Amino acid sequence: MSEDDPDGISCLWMRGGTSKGAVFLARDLPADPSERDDLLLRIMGSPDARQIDGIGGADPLTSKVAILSPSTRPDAEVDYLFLQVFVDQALVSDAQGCGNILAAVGPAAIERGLVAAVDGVTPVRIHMLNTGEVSLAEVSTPNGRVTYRGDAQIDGVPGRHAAIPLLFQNTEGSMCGALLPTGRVFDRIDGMDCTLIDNGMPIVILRAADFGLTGSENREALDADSELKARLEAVRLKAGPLMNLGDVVEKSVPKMTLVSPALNGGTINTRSFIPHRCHASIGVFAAVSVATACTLPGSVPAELASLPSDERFLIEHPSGAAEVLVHRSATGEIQGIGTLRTARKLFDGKVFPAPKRSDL
Ligand code: NQM
Repeated sequence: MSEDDPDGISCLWMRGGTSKGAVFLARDLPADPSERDDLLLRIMGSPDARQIDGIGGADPLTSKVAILSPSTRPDAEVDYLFLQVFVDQALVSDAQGCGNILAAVGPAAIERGLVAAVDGVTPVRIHMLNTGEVSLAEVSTPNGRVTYRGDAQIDGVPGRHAAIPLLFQNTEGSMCGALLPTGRVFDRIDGMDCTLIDNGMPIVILRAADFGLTGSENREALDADSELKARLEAVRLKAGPLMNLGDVVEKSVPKMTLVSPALNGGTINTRSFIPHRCHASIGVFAAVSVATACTLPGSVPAELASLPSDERFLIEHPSGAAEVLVHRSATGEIQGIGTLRTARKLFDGKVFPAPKRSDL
């Protein structure tokens, strides 16, 4: 087994939206996926519920990795591979993308010289390797340098920061091959009504009320409800193969989303499980998938949603609401999706992985 570089590995530690993760250049990591994943586990400090010997934050939302490289496609500047590093299991999964960490990719690509910034706003087209689509991020770059300072506010993040608008197209069926992988807007699993959908993120949508919940419970209360979590996991394991995802025991998809009527004037209220912990807010593509499902008559969320009169869907979550702009044709087909995130460079330096367990 080769030794780790004693001088450490170049790493940017970034907040993207409401998540945090380590950003690497592909050339600084092993090309072999199993060697790479072993290294990332040791960098993040997994498996360990506290990730005490690594830089992970002991939460799936802060145990994320983005790997960047020059794009292999002519219609993009940067390739972005997202990896979810499990906290308490020795698992690293590429079976999902991440729209929150995506917000950090544009600035990071400029910081690392993969994209040249212009004076003003630099558009960065990002090829999302997990799902194959290209998204567009607009990064604030006055005088040709990234700035993280600005006036934009997103729920779940204190303060105001530079806005990073994100635009998506053709995200339907990103991992499942079809927007509605079962061909239906409505399914029943273990006696529970659900909608199985993938518009950038495979999710299973269920009514909170069917689990005896109001939908306004906080993250901690839901995380402590082991019976609820066991029921959700039983549905998830059955939904995986129906969504063309195969056996999902060791995968972080599909996510499980409980919905209820909006509480604060939004479109719908959510509690999202990712999949074994309740999200502090909601994932970007998970919110896009919920918004999309709200537009489909007969789906579980459609009957609970208050659809906006314009394009602005407000997906309520435990720390506020996520705004998703859904651009539809006159016949109701979704033509493009937009959302607004912020990001911040938190630390730029070298990271030192824990020793290989076989070396201990
Ligand atoms: O759905 C968490 C996050 C995410 C994913 C998760 C995300 C998305 O909030 O696009 O952003 O679902 O594991 O970082």
